[in-house]
Amino acid sequence: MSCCESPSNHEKLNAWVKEIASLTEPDSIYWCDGTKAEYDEMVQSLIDAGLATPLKKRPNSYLFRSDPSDVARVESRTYIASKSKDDAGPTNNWIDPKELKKEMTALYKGCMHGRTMYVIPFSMGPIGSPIAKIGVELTDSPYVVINMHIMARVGVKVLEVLGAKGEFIPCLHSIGKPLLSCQDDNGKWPCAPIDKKYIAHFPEEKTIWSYGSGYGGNALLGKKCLALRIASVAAKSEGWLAEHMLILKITRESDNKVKYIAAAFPSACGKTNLAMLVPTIKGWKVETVGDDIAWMRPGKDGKLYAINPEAGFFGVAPGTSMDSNPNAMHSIEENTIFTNVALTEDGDVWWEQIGYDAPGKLIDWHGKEWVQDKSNKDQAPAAHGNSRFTAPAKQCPVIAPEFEELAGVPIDAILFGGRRPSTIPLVHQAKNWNHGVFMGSIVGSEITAAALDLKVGDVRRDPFAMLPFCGYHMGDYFKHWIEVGKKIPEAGRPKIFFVNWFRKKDGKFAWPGYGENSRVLKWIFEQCDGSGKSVDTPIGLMPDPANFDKPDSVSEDTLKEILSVDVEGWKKEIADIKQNHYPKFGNKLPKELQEELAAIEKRLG
Ligand code: O2Y
Ligand code: MN
Repeated sequence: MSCCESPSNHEKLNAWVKEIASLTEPDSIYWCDGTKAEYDEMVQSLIDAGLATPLKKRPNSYLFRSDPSDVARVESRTYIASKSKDDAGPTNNWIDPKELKKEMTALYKGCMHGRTMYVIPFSMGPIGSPIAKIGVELTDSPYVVINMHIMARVGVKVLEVLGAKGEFIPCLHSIGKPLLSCQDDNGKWPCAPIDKKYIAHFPEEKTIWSYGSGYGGNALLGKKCLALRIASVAAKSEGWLAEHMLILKITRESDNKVKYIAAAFPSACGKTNLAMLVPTIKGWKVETVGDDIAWMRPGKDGKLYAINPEAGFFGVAPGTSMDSNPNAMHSIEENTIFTNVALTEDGDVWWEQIGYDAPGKLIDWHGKEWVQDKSNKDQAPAAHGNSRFTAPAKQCPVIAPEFEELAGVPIDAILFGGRRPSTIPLVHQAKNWNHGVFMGSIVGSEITAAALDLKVGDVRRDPFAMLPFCGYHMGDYFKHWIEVGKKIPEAGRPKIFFVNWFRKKDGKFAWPGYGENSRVLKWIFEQCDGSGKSVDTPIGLMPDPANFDKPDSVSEDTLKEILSVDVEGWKKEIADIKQNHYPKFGNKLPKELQEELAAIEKRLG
């Protein structure tokens, strides 16, 4: 592996690579070609450095343990550096771009000493898709390179599409740990201390600078940074939507009719599980197009077309089991990178709620011996709560062939959801597009464990599940959704739904969730198909419990309860939105959303 000469004739790209190399002073520069041989060589160097452990039980799979300070996205160190603070809005960390560049340039100076700077040309979306975007990540982390190989389309083909003049999004990344001569990482995950970590976005320049973290969304810059924060800004000016949404395909096998559904949920609501759902009802099939991000554009035929810009899954390991998500378990049987899970004696991985007890002595995510003690409820977990698998999407047994479709798939329904133990019914449908935008704007999850400044039972709002990922003012974002709706003719406009798998009754979940959610998808399919039956209520259209395909495990009374309008609960909900949620967006809150709020209030009486 050695490729110091640029294989590209793109002058701007070559000049940028040169400029960054003279700032960061790497020992060498390597242009990634995206081949398996390159991946294997890089993995071998990580094994030799004591940073990767090959897993005997899973072919071509490796375990990494990160530094305990580098285990998740760090929102407090994530910045939107737009010229004006108002453009970033009240829900983003804003910083003056000039000030930030000065500060970060000082950190980048010489930060790649003793390391190689890798140049990763990547495509978010199938290469050549009119909806795809090209990025180039410069990084000093071979761990980032191998993860990017899985999560994006990487290599020479991307440079071919880029040509000499194509547009690309520059993404600069350093782990922020230069090496002195004769030093190495000594088998320890390199990163910078928390107060030196920066995940910075410059929306006007469409540029990303990340420093100090080697983990996940902080370092794999195609994902949250490019495909959501920067893409959301591009989408606003270009008239499309960059969303934190899974995409699934559902087929009614009796007539082979298909619907495509995009769905947004805040973190920890089972997005990957829904994307790979195994229906419990006969005659229905679900396939996966994406599990985290959707880019959606109005098409010439009046429909809204979506692609999954990613090529892999960066999924949370704990809780993933053959019961909760068999398709995810099959997706990670080989060619998978595991980060911060536990290692078994026979060279396999283990995590909490994997579906079976720890098989003997483990090595936990800290690298220490760990023996399961079921009598100790306070035992520290063997796998970190945010431990991850990185796996190619094409390994998913139910990946839809349309995953590679350049034009994307026509979206029939858009779902919003959250963890709401009370008030919000199992499913309800928006009366129209703006009512659907209202639904997206009030998404949130109830707080279940006390957080520093939040009360248990309060709702933490996460509009459109985009609060950490929108690169501009959320008030402008709501307005953009309303404008996109106007561009799609009524007949092609996706129908919008709100789902809640997490209603509780007597302290227990009232709905079984997982595969049983196919019953809700079936109703949604039929609503889109025109064959569904619904009742009109003050909050929207709902299934009639008498006609709903109910699982045996749910009593008729419970079904009635979770498919009814809790008028008092909704009045409190409306009051909370009015007093605590909507005022956050000031005069940028679209009047259409105020009107939707007033209309529901009136309908509730
Ligand atoms: O902790 C991280 O760095 C990853 S965050 C993440 C990863 C995959 C999909 N979604 C998310 C998220 O936070 O929404
Ligand atoms: Mn996500």
